[in-house]
Amino acid sequence: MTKITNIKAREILDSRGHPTIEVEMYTKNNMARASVPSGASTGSHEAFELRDHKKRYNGLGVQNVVRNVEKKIFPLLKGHDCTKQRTIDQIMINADKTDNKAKFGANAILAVSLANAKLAALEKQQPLFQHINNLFSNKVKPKMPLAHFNVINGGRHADNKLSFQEFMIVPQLRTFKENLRMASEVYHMLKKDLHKKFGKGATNIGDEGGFAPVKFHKTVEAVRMLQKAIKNSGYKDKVKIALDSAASTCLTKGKYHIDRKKLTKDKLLAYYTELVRRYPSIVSIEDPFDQEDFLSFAALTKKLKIQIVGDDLTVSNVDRIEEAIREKSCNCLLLKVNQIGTLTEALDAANLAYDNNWKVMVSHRSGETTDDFIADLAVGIAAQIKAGAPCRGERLAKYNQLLRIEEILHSKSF
Ligand code: 2PG
Ligand code: MG
Repeated sequence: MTKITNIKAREILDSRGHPTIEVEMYTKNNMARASVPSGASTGSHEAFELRDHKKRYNGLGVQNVVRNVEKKIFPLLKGHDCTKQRTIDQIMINADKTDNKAKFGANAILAVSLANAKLAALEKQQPLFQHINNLFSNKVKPKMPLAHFNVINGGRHADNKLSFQEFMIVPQLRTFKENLRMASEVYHMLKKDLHKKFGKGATNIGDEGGFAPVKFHKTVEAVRMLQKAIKNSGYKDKVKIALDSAASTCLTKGKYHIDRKKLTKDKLLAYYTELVRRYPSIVSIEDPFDQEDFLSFAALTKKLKIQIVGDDLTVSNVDRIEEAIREKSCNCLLLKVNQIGTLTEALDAANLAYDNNWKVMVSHRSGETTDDFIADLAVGIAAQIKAGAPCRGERLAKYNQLLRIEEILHSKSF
């Protein structure tokens, strides 16, 4: 009964209105559907996102990806057992034959990989997070994630002057339900505060649902506004702050262009040190330096003693993670399934991170769909999560799924 009988694919649109792929996968009795997100600040070592490069959709169509799933991948997987995730993923990796999944497209392979995991969970009549937990070689128990809500957007995710990409709030209460409520309250307080301070244009929204005020010029202005909104909401010590600099996108000709200044990597390190000294509620910084600069990452990790997250640096790829482990570049892995292209490889990446005492943060992309897979993934591997603001359907799809999962985890029968 767990044999794959059919795979259908189609082109749908993501949250930015660009095409992406959706796949439906069948056994005799069940069907599972999955779709694939897409980044804007994409690391140069990520798996290959295949596009049509024709006139339609400004070149971003994925009709060839749809064809690859139906005509090339389905014949390979037909009749195979969907509960054998590693085998399914390996068949696709072997047939693709490239290092970065360029032949079929990582988007083709990932859509099938995720749909396959959902299908197997249905076949086994298990919640998806439990099925993922069973696939995970690290013996953690399913756990609700510490969530990072991105409430101010800059960088490539917004049409404003903020150099850094993400300004997140991290509520610290015990249940996800309470943390989501606090995040929502702070988000709406921030909206009021921004409107009061800057008037029109202050509460426009960026790609991940956070505010993208056009009048900010400096990073500290955004951090200060966050602190103020947290305080005004009555959550001074209960909500922390996290940043994603996405520093590769700030680097031009060897200098980081931040807050209208051109900084060397040493100056940038000094800048972070001072920022965290002045704003000790900052508990996590992602991609503080360029994606090739393992050593500056390491210097900052050593100096600051807070969470330093590798995203473009490590791209959910065990080879890059091994290098970061050797260099002591960071202490947390950002895990994006589409950076590597299969669930099995993403789980291997998380396992390697845990084995080396890193934390793991499961992440959405700036271009998302309403697929909520990553909510179950975060719980299944007991990771943290970031999925954008507590606003916009494609972001809420993940947070609302976490509410449902928390009910299951807290129910007596589980
Ligand atoms: C990031 C991600 C998600 P993008 O840099 O962490 O927030 O952005 O999907 O644009 O790469
Ligand atoms: Mg990032």
